[in-house]
Amino acid sequence: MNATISGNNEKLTIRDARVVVTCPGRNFVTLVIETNQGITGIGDATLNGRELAVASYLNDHVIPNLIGRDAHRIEDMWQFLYRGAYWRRGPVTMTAIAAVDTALWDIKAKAAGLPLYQLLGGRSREGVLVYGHANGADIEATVDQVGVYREMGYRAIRAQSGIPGVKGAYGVGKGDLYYEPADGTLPTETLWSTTAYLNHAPKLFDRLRAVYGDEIELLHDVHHRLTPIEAGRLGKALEPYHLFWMEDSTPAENQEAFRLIRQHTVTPLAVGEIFNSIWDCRELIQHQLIDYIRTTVVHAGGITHLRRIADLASLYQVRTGSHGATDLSPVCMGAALHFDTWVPNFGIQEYMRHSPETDAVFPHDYRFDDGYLIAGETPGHGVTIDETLAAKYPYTPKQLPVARLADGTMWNW
Ligand code: CS2
Ligand code: MG
Repeated sequence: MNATISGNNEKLTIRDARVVVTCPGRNFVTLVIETNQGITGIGDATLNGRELAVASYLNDHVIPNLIGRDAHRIEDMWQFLYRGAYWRRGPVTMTAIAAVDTALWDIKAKAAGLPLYQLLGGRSREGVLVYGHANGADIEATVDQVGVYREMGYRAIRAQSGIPGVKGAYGVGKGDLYYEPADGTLPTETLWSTTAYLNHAPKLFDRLRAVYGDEIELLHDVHHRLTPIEAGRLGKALEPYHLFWMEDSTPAENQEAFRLIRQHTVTPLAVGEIFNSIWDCRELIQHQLIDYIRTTVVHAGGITHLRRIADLASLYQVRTGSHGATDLSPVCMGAALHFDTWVPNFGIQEYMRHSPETDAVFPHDYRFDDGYLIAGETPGHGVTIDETLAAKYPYTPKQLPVARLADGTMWNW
């Protein structure tokens, strides 16, 4: 698949493009772009639980526009796909644009014979600090899992545990090193109780600090479950345990809501994994209402747009903390690592490992070393796809769960 590295300025025209949908343990959508010089680039286009919507957007509406275009003109292509769509933003559109953008940066770096981070401005650090997910059915099981991650060399660990009175608590029980929430052809209905959670979460971190001390960085994902004042209360209750961050503590459509949380706690706030553009976080950043922005290469319009978000964030000392769950493919992780290796206001990168089947379909040159991920030196973003192997894993419809309250009210999963 990989062609010769040319390093010449001969016109680089897009000759072919195709969408590969595969399910090596979980569903992934990948865009493959081929050029007249035989240089190929790939981009992740996976939107968990809505995969085929992006595949169709690419196949039916984007690919016809790519053929014959100059692969070097990444910015013009971005503007063409964003403005030209007329219907701007949104998870499907911005994930499709991200796939094209990532593939074109992969191609440009290969054409230059350089690893992608070099095109972005070179290394700002030797390694990318990552965090992993420790979870357990109860507090003690989570404490044990944190120990497992420490043994593996992780310096930062997200902790999620089962909650008495909550059925299907987020982040628990779907594998130790991987976590795949999309488990049913139709959404699994989970039962949520904010009261049970608010009484439970501080106990988890009290126990973790008692066992592991103050050195280890601990993170927690509230996963959009609280109202702003409840998030203020939780943030305050967690202050003694000095978390690295409290994530997605309340739905962020109303960015102003974070002002109320800020008024009540100094626990650092992270948000943004479901954001698709700079407009979703402009107020949050400009008004210093968050500390970490979690937008990603795959869902926020690719490297081209993520750079804009990071540059805005840097003006306000907000650092990056990109989403990196198992449902973001190794292609996204590869591109994210090159971004993280360059971005001046880097904070941390989420790193949920992929299954061996997934890693086999997506060979990659990044490696884990003592709590850091190290981007490789291969020209491009360092990740490829084995299309023959991918074809062995047909798409399997899976949807994300939903959450309801005890009285049946639909809540935020
Ligand atoms: C989560 C994800 O990793 C995280 O921070 O919020 O596990 C998220 O639930 C999934 O990516 C949704 O597909
Ligand atoms: Mg999250």
